[in-house]
Amino acid sequence: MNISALEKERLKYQPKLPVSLKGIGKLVEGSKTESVADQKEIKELFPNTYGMPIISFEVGDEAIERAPINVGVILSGGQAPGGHNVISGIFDGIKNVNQKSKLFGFLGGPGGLVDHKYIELTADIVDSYRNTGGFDIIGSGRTKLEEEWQFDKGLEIAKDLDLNSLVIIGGDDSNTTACILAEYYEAKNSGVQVIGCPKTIDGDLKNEMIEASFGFDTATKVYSELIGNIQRDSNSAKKYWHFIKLMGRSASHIGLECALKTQPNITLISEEVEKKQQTLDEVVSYMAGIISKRAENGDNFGVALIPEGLIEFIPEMKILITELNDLLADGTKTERDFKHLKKSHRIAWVAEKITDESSKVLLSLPSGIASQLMLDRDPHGNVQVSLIETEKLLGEMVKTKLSEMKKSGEYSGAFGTQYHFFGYEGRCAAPSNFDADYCYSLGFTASVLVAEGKTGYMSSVRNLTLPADEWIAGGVPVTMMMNMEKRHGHMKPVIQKALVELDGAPYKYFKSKRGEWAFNTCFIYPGPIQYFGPTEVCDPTTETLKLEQA
Ligand code: FBP
Repeated sequence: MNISALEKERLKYQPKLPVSLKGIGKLVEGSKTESVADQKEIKELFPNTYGMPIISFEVGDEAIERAPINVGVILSGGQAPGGHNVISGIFDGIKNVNQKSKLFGFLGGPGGLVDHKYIELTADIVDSYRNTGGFDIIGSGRTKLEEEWQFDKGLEIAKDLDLNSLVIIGGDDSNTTACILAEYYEAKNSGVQVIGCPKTIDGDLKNEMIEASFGFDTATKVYSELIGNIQRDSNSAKKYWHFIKLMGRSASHIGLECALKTQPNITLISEEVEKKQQTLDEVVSYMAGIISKRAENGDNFGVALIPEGLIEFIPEMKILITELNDLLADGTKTERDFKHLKKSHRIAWVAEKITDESSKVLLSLPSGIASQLMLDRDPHGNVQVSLIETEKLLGEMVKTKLSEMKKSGEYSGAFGTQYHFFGYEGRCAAPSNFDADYCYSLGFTASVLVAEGKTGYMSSVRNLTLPADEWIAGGVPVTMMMNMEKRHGHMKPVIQKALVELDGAPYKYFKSKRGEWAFNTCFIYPGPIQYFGPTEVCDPTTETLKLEQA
């Protein structure tokens, strides 16, 4: 009833699958694996799921009839385009194993498992969400599963529903949880398997075996369309500098990909700022330098991309944030005292309780930004960087720097700003053909892993720059991606986050071009995602993957 003409048409799209998933494939096991680091500790923590081999599926013989499998699926964390297709892939995969198989969806994220809130996902429901954006089929949430009573509540409902397996669709933290659950259920000999699926628009859940997290392709295409439109406006009106903050929590993959697609004048890469240990003032001077040089050519306009996580990579800000995290950590006395204070007294109160250096930094920030740094942390203890207006902070500071330069005769241009934040615009977009196919394949692969009795694996689909037919489907033991990191003051096993590699091909290419993009106007206008038309317009994936796999 209430669906757009495009959505109606997209419901009919049949996502492409790797050839090995058509029919029932043959499972091929590689050699034993080790974790990326801290092997001894990880092995001790995961005695039942450590060291398992990498799995790939190859074209098999005739399909054989198997027993039905029942799966419970959870969407965890931030939305990412294609989640509905992972679910439809699981659905079709388990029905392919046996028509009597059933799929249940836990509502509102991991919390739904603990609270026993679920629905059965029937063909009618799944069919009405195929190739659509969003996670609204069952909803998502950020509840962190970390305590045994939560795991036991999960087991209780799994037994009630006769589930063979849980599939957790999430980012690095959620897949870490999937691995901990898999180990716990295996140790209990419960018969409940746990499989993960790599989701996040941030693109920071990737490694040798996971080439990309789903949603990154579509989200960056949406942002690049918007950036292109703004570039065209900027190049037409020639009177504004547009400061655009882009989502992506820590890593700058989104900013880098959008830069490769649109060729803006300035793109900050947080990982580079950290490597060079650049101060806030140095970052501002870098931007002001480009702006004043463009002004010499009469170009008082341009576009700057700013990754949302930047603030945490600037050394003095990082120290300040760490001190704030400790001072305002959940459940501490200082946090309670802080919450009882009048809002107008909070900055001064905090400034007295942190080190002199951090206090100076805090007090030098516009009060709006200082307050944003003190907002509640997310359930994983992270600062909610999407709530910090870094683009405005930089814009204001650049303005001040340019007026100083004007006074000393180094700058004579005009500086008008417009601010934007792109994040939510892309997280629920209708998945591109790439994400529609990739997600469906990830879901289908998860169902085959379940049918094969596997647990503690992440669904993996590789060779992504080739046509979907040639993709390699399989599973990667989650323990293989783990290392030990300090979280809330304790060493914990976690999946290593993939930041932008400064010796990687995408960054190196960007670096070789950014000077030219800064001073000449070399904008590219990618336009909107196309779902129908020539394959070179509709099907290619990201510039990042193309450069990485060239
Ligand atoms: P995930 O890592 O859970 O996929 O979430 C990614 C993200 O979109 C980040 O880019 C952003 O910082 C964050 O979620 C915002 O989350 P929320 O909307 O819950 O505040």
